[in-house]
Amino acid sequence: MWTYWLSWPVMIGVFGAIVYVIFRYRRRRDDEMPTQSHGNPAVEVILTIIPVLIVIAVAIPTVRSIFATQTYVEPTEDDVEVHVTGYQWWWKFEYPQYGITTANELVIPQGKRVVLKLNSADVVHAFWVPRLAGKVDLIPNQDNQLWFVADEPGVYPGQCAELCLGAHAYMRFNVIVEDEGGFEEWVAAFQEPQVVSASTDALVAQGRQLLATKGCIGCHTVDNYAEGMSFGQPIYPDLTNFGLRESVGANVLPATLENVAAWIADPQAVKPGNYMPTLWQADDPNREQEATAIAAYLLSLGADGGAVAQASAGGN
Ligand code: HEC
Ligand SMILES: [Cu+2]
Repeated sequence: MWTYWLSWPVMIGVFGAIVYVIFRYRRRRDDEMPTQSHGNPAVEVILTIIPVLIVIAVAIPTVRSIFATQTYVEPTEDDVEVHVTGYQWWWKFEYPQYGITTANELVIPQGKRVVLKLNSADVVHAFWVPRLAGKVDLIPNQDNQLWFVADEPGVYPGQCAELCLGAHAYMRFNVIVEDEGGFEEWVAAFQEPQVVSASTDALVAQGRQLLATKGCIGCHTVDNYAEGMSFGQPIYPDLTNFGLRESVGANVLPATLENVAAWIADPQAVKPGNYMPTLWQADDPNREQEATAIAAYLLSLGADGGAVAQASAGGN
């Protein structure tokens, strides 16, 4: 508002001077030549000093507001702390307080301060959830911060807001705001060690085996896969408790059995340009069936001990 009110005298002064000069010094007669002059130190000094004063008057409150609004907060026990890392073209969310690592879905409680530490593993990305907070860049080797409080439970779509090549437009995510109890349930479900080793469902059991033989666990971490069988690397989406997720491929599709199978069988068809390879030959007759089995297994990881995946697998 200070800048706004300051602009009024500037505008009145400038427009007033223009109108005055147009009328006062307009051409009156064809043969008249105005007095010729060159240089006027007094006018030049005044016209230099006035803008300098204006810039100072605007800059001082601006810089003070920037410092006041950009302060880093130290997350406390009452806050939910999340480390966000941007990758081409997905998001890693780590919860140091709960020992949880997940991808593309940020689950948070309603009414609590959420303090995000933002970083990038490759190029510059930007974290943007329009309905919750402003944009903040994720920059390699720099910790940026963003904190906010979500008042209403719901699903809030987010999008990378910095052109990061290839599949940038598909670098999406969801913020899922749960009420306090719902968040605690999610944390508990995530932390529960659910090693689905001997599933009674044939499709799930087949998928579990294929996860190793197809080489998925060479890239992806699946904590509840099996003791000592987690070879995944942190630079790929963590698929632990994938059955708790609502979307696949950085929120490109809802995580139904069909969609997850389609992603696994041919990720490039679902999200062109992403860095996951297809692990089947194009003409492999088993491709669809095997991808469906793996999808059924992944969706069985998490809440309800796999009831969801088994139910949908049964109808297939
Ligand atoms: C070379 C490493 C690599 C291998 C091998 C690999 N993936 Fe991926 N996977 C990726 C990358 C990279 C992404 C993220 C793609 C994106 O969204 O941009 C991904 C994404 C996914 C996702 C979506 C994750 C999410 O958060 O939505 C699923 C599910 C998945 N992979 C399953 C599999 C399965 C099953 C296999 C084995 C058939 C497999 N992957 C093999 C690298 C790999
Ligand atoms: Cu991005």
